[in-house]
Amino acid sequence: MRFPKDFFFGAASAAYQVEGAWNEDGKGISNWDVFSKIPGKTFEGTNGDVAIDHYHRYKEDVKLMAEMGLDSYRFSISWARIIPDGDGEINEKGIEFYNNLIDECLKYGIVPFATLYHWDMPQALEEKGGWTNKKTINAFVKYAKTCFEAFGDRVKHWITFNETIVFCSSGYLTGTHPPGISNDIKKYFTATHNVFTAHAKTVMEYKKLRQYGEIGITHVFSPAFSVDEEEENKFAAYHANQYEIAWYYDPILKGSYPEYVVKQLEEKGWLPDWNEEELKVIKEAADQNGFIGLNYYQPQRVMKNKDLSRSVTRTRENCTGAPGNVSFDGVYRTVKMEDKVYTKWGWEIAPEAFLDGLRNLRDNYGDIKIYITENGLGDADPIIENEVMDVPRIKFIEAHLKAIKNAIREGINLKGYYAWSVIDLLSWLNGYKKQYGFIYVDHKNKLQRKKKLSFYWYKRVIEERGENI
Ligand code: BGP
Repeated sequence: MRFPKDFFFGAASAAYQVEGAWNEDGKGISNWDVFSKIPGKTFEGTNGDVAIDHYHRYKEDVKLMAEMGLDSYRFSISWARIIPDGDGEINEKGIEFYNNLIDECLKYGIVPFATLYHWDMPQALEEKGGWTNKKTINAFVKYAKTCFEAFGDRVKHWITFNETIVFCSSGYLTGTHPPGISNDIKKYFTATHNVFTAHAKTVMEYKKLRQYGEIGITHVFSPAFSVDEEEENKFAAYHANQYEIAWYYDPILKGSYPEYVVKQLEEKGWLPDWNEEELKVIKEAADQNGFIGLNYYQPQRVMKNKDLSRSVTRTRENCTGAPGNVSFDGVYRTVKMEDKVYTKWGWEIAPEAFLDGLRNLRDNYGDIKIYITENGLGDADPIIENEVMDVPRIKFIEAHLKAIKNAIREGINLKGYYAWSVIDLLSWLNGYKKQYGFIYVDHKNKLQRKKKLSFYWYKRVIEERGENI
């Protein structure tokens, strides 16, 4: 079986992780520009000031993507480049950069897939409360509209937010992302609700413009599975899926919040301050939402947490479902299992769980349109006689593409696959050591680009439309 003709073989990046040029051409300062410079926050103090200089080298990079045969490139737009203070004047130079990038993609027939928010928020807004401030909602909608008006004639695929669970939990529960606040559960839920409201209002705004493209959101997809058949552990998995899947997916796809979580938040005083108008727009937008983007790296293996003395210990290595964490409410914990395989960074490699998770998603949400907007292997790639021999990455992606093929065979509506990442880039908290790309960047040699083994492999997969997967 070949993948369907309209299936996108793509790869992804995010503005802060590739662009650099942090203070050039009128760009405003972002929360990450500030946060990454606080001592101890990132691995070896790395930051995105230069990153891999994609801002200046996008032509060379897009050319390499074209050589690889990519159908589509997922990138993000830096809010602070478009509206430096988040809510005021538009920076024409910022518009120009993305116009050029988009045109460069189209020159080679690469379909641009744009994310509006991949975590870098104008610092001016962060200082006013960021996602806990309701004014940020309207500022975001204004920014999104600016992008639709500037790029919507050529960009027909839009993602509003990338991984709400990560920037909200890291920002307000673990303090590992900006604004660096720990254990503020009320703020955490408030932020998520404000993001969903911003998503919903943006979807409605996009539809009003009648640009005839599609708009959706990207979520972490880290389904929880019980470690065994014990009732208490099965319940722990149910609880985890309610808080980490249903809380995020229900408002987008069903237009309402899961009752199980709402009831508990009410009891504990953690319910966001929401109003009827917000709940109404969330409801309306669910019918207009075009797709769900899934970022799948690993599942969660969970059991009941019995050790109540353990505090929340999510660190930079294990933010998205990785083993060794206690949930913020202390109900369950994620564990490492003897019979599973893990990456160097301790993330489970589990393509079967991916397929199982996709089946569950279909059972819960019906025939929704899905893109895999991120999936990939973070590794320290071996260099042998000057060649980057990233065989483990090839094996990883191959196994996950196989799972996708099976899902498509079963009738799951999967329309594209974006490997994370197109090129080696800055990992938010893990610097440059943890590589994901098809293209290597030599930090000792003026950021020179070099094709990895996986580059040639992915090129062939695309040429064959995945027939041999
Ligand atoms: C996702 C983010 C990406 C990327 C990826 C890998 O959560 O959307 O931006 O960073 O994870 O993460 P890491 O670099 O921490 O391994």
